[in-house]
Amino acid sequence: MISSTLFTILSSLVIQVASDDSSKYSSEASFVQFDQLGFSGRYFPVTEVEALSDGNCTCSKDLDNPLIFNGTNSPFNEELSVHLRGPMNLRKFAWYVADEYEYGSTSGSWTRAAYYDSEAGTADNVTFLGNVGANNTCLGNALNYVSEDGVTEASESTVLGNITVPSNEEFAIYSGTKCSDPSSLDGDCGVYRDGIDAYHGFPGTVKAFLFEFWSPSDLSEESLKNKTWNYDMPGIWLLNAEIPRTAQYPLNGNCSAWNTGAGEFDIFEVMNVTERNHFYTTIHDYQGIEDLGTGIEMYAYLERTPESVMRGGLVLGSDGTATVFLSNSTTFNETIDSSDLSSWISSLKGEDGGEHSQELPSITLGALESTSGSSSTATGSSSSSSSKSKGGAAVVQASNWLSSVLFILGAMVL
Ligand SMILES: *[C@@H]1O[C@H](CO)[C@@H](O)[C@H](O)[C@H]1NC(C)=O
Ligand SMILES: *[C@@H]1O[C@H](CO)[C@@H](O)[C@H](O)[C@H]1NC(C)=O
Ligand SMILES: *[C@@H]1O[C@H](CO)[C@@H](O)[C@H](O)[C@H]1NC(C)=O
Ligand SMILES: *[C@@H]1O[C@H](CO)[C@@H](O)[C@H](O)[C@H]1NC(C)=O
Ligand SMILES: *[C@@H]1O[C@H](CO)[C@@H](O)[C@H](O)[C@H]1NC(C)=O
Ligand SMILES: *[C@@H]1O[C@H](CO)[C@@H](O)[C@H](O)[C@H]1NC(C)=O
Ligand SMILES: *[C@@H]1O[C@H](CO)[C@@H](O)[C@H](O)[C@H]1NC(C)=O
Ligand SMILES: *[C@@H]1O[C@H](CO)[C@@H](O)[C@H](O)[C@H]1NC(C)=O
Ligand SMILES: *[C@@H]1O[C@H](CO)[C@@H](O)[C@H](O)[C@H]1NC(C)=O
Ligand SMILES: CC(=O)N[C@H]1CO[C@H](CO)[C@@H](O)[C@@H]1O
Repeated sequence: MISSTLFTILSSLVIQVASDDSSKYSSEASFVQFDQLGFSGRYFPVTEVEALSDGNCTCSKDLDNPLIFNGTNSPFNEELSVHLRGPMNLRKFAWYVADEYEYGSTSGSWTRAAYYDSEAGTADNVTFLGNVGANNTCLGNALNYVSEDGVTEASESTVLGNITVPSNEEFAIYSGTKCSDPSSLDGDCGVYRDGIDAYHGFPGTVKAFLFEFWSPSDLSEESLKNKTWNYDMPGIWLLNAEIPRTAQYPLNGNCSAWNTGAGEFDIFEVMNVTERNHFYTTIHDYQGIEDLGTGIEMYAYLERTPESVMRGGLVLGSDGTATVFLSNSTTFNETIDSSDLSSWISSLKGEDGGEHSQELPSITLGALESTSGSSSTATGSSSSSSSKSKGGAAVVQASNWLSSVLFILGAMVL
């Protein structure tokens, strides 16, 4: 999603050793899964963000103080915000948590901790926001409440109506918990832009985001004229919740932690109009790649059915599995037995395309001390091998991921 913005990822050399095209050929799947999500890494939170009256802005990051993360599903174990792009009629949304869930598990259960139901007109622990507030050339529009229509500013938290947000428009979902501290590095929400409606995202290592939505084809004349820009390209994705609180689409890369790997998980994303009915899944973090803009792609898609309502979502397990599925069996009850969740997914194995999975490499981003012009080196572990090369960069071969792709993790330009 962010890759369609003005962010320029100045990355060092990436060598793609002639991988045979067939390994990248995308075919239909009934569900997709990343295994071994999470690694030892770090990103740089924004330490200052300020809109200036002339449209400029001042932003900084402290390159001496990375935020270090590690463990299962990291950095997606951090608080996440949820984003939806039109054409999108969101009918239900829920965030579930569980103590433990391994892929396929039949014991235990999930608890619903946030829920929006369009038909009932209710939103529990859900706040609808969008980039609709004060405009600044450098930072974009501030993150504020949206009204029933999902795209214009409201003065207070408002439940989304039964609306279809059009092509190229988007809105965000945060929890119902307001940030209690003012913007500050030590505050409960870190540093954020002045004047936004600042809320917490959805935390937890083991969590699931479920959606019931309708994404009708955009056949409007107006949009047809502009079909090059997000025309009929719906999407549902997650961001590290601190990203939109500073700036989701800034011109100055120092205004967002995104380009340092804070994390974006694209659940269902139409990438272009040619494949307008194919939902792709992509992870934008540094778990084994250098080119954050392209991200870690799943070479398989789920079918978008514009004429009918879809149900499904993303499940992050305690075993490091990230499973994306669409199934009409999906329900939104207050509790969901793990056995039910597992059966929704396993029954898709026999559907068109079946399961597509990809194991992510074990990665440890080292050299955490950084000065300006910093470099980070990677050291491989079990599923990767690495060797030092000149200039402090390391060459990593990810054996279980795309075996034929060599990555050079070199200087990371912040
Ligand atoms: C932004 O800052 C630059 C350099 O300080 C200045 O030249 C420019 O006029 C300012 N305003 C805008 C809108 O770019
Ligand atoms: C793992 O990350 C946590 C923060 O999430 C940090 O407190 C801890 O020191 C880290 N542990 C290691 C071994 O890096
Ligand atoms: C609402 O969401 C927050 C996460 O920001 C969570 O801590 C809290 O437990 C949730 N509230 C309920 C009632 O589940
Ligand atoms: C929303 O409105 C459409 C008609 O525009 C209707 O078909 C649909 O059932 C409504 N959805 C809900 C959840 O009420
Ligand atoms: C915000 O300002 C920029 C630059 O002036 C402009 O291109 C953009 O259309 C404005 N956005 C809104 C929603 O007003
Ligand atoms: C971004 O931050 C770095 C380090 O603080 C600084 O050197 C650089 O000039 C900043 N870039 C912009 C565009 O402000
Ligand atoms: C559309 O996106 C898919 C998925 O990224 C890609 O494989 C395909 O080449 C793209 N098609 C065009 C015409 O850009
Ligand atoms: C889901 O149900 C709808 C009817 O509500 C149907 O049109 C659609 O084909 C079903 N999708 C799948 C994947 O079975
Ligand atoms: C879940 O809720 C649906 C309707 O909302 C109900 O029909 C079904 O029995 C519930 N399932 C369980 C397992 O409680
Ligand atoms: C809805 C929309 O974005 N419309 C734009 C389509 O493109 C023309 C010119 O290219 C603009 O004038 C419209 O505002």
